[in-house]
Amino acid sequence: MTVRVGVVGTGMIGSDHVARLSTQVAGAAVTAVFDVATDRAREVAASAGARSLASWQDVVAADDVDAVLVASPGEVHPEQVVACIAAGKPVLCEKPLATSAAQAVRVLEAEVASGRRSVQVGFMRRYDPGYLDVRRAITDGVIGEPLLAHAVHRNAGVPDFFRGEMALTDSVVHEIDVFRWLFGAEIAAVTVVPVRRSPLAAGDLRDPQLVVLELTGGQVVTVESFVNCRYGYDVRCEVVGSTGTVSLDNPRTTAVRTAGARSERVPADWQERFAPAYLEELRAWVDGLAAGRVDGPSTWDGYAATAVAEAAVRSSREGRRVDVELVPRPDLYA
Ligand code: ISE
Repeated sequence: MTVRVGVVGTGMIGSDHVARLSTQVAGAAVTAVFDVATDRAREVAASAGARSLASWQDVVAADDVDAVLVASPGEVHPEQVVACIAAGKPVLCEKPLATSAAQAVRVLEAEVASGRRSVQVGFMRRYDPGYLDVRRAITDGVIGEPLLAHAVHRNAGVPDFFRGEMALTDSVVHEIDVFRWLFGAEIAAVTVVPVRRSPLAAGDLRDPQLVVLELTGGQVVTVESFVNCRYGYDVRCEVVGSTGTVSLDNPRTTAVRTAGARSERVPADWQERFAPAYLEELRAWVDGLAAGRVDGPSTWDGYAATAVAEAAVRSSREGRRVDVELVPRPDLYA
């Protein structure tokens, strides 16, 4: 059975997903796309042998669409995901699920009312071989009790639309999810520590930033976010346990030794660094759909990450530690 996918949003990540689904994911085909940029949508559609439709609603409703991939801007995700739930169409929604906790609750309520899981959120790091190794070291007890972690999340640069607190809501949201997943705990409080602003920071961005996450298991995670570091895309972490540590560095590539120096490549951007994770995420999603299940990062994970990011924004604005308050976790996400 081929899973026929409709893609809403054919920007950077959406067009990458269309290419992967139509050429690298067995059992999947892209049959319809939509984007407000109609020329780009037509080009992407043509590349996949799909149709470019007049609205995202048409994609959701199309008879030749079994499942939807939402890769539009974050502020429209809740409306589009709720429409997919109402149409009975499984949906993979790119992060963030929503740009506010209240909007994310709207999706939670719709999915709980439907009585079944149909939403997966695009936290692709859970499919990255490196992060899976880190998680295995923790769950196998190789490092003892995980106590704290240190993470850096550096982008060489960001697009012009990247403004305000997006470093927290669109970038650090990945660490928020991945450390919830690694430690199997919720985040109880957030503190954003002011850092000297880079003279190269774009627009109104506070850059770099240091974020301290306190988990309900007592673990503490420090996250350095630097979205304009210039030298490359550098995402690393070290988890410190009671008897050892596990570190994730950039993927090992070739090392050049010459003139008394040794150099290795740093990935250029998230598309390069996480290409394997995005592909594995799509393969797992499509395989799950073919087997009649949705079991990746859930609406609850999307809601919790958005609620924590919202608390981080408050901490940044108010200059204080902010407790994270979550609604009761529905049984659907036990
Ligand atoms: C982007 O949207 C991503 O999801 C990348 O993983 C992250 O590194 C980048 O900062 C975000 O803007």
